Amino acid sequence: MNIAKSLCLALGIALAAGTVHAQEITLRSADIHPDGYPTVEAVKYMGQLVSERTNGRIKIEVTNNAALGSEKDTIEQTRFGVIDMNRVNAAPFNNLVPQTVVLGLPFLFRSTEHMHKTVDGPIGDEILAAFEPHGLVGLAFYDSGARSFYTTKKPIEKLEDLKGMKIRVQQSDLWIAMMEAFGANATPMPFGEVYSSLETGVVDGAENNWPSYESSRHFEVSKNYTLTEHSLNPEILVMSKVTWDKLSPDDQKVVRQAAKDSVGKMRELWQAREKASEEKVRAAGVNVITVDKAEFADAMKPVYDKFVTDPQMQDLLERIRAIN
Ligand code: GTR
Repeated sequence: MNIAKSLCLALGIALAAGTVHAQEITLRSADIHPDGYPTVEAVKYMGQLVSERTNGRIKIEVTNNAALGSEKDTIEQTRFGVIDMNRVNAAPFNNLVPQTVVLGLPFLFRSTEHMHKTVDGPIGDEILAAFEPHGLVGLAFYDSGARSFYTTKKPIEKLEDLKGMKIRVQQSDLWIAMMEAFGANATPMPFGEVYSSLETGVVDGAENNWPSYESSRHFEVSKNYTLTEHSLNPEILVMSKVTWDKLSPDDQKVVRQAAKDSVGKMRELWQAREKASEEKVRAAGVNVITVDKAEFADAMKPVYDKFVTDPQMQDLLERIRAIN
C-alpha cells in the first residue's frame, strides 16, 4: 500500500469514528393536532431543550396533523420503534396499560390543581413506569382540560337528554362504559373521523375540551356545548422502548429531563389556548349550556364498579382521592 493510500484509509477510519461519536439523532414524534396546538408546541419546545443540551446532536421533529396515523395506530408503530415518540391522550392507552384507566375516571379530579398534584407526584411516576413492559417509556403528562359534550341537534340540558344518543368516544373500553352509563350509545372512532360523522349524522355528538372542539372545527357542525366537564383525562408523552434502548444513559437523562421541563411551558400554553378557544367558539354563536353536574356524576357508579376491581386500582383511586 502506498503512503497516499494508507493516509486516505486512516483519514477515512478517523472520519467514520468521528461520525459515530458525534452521531446526530433525530427523534420523530407523532401528534394528531395541528401546529400551534399546545401539545405540538410543547414537544417542539422539548426539542429545543434537547438540542441546546446536546449541542445540536439530538433533535426532535414533530409530525403533526395525524400524518402518521390515528392515535391507536401510532401507538402500535411507537411500540415497534417505527415512530420514536408519541403524544397521545391517556384514553387510547387504557386497554394496553391498565394503570392509565384511573386518570380518565369520570368526575375523579376535583380541580386542575388536584390533577396536577396527582400526576406530578409518586402516582404519576408509577403510571409512567407502567408503560415499560408494553414497549413504551412514559416521559410526561400534559394538560388536556375538561371534556364536555357537544351535540348537533338536541342540546343536552339534563342527563336524560343523552338517552339513546349516538356519541363518539375514544377507542377505550373505559370510555365506552362511561357513555353507556350516561345512557348514550357509544360509537368509538378515531378523532380524524369525527367531523364528517357529526356532519353526516353518523353520530349525534361527541365530547372534548375547548381547544380540540375549536381546532378540529367540530363546533361548526355541532353547535351545542354542554359543560358537563366529566373528565380531566391528561395527555401522555411516550417514547418507543426500541429507540430509548439505543440512547446512551446520558442521552436518556437529557431526554427525560427535557420532557419534564416542557410540562410548565405546556401548562402556560394550555391556559391561554383554553381561553382563546372558548372565546372563539362563543363568538361563532355556539350555544353553551350549564347543567347540574351532580346528576351526571351520580350516574357513574357502574363505571367505577366495572373498572376499580383489583386491589391495585382501588389503592390508586384511594390515594388520588386523599390528595388535598
Ligand atoms: C383530544 C386529545 C387527543 C385525542 C382527542 C380525541 O383532546 O388531545 O389526543 O384524544 O381528544 O378525542 O380523540
